Amino acid sequence: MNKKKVSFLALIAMASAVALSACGSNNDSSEPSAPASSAPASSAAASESAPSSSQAAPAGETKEITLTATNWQFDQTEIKAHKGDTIKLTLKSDSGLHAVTFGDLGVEVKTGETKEFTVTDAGTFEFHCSLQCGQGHDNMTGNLIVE
Ligand SMILES: [Cu+2]
Repeated sequence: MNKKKVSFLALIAMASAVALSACGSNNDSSEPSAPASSAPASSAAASESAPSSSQAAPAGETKEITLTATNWQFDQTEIKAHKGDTIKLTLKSDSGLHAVTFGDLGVEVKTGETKEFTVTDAGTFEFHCSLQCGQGHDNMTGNLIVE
């Protein structure tokens, strides 16, 4: 009788210990895993929506660029833009008389002028001086890089 009661109590103690530890381990595993599984889901959703909204944004972006020519170079030989950007380009000249043409885009800007054009295609578009300005004329080139 005594022995049975002891083993019965031991069973209860073991069962409750298992139940407690099971409950404890459930809590341990479910508490960190619940925020962990929901956090990446929400951050993934946030990072998924971020690029799509930034892809739509460049459509309205206007880049104001002042290109300054001298004999015989432009102060910028690399202009970067994103697809859909509008380039508002002003050409100044510190020496000599120059103009700049983006041949493939059909755009020419003379000294003192400002012209706006939208770049709709990605690619590298060469620009160069379009006025015969002297011996260094052929060196006056650069690239508009649209990404
Ligand atoms: Cu020139």
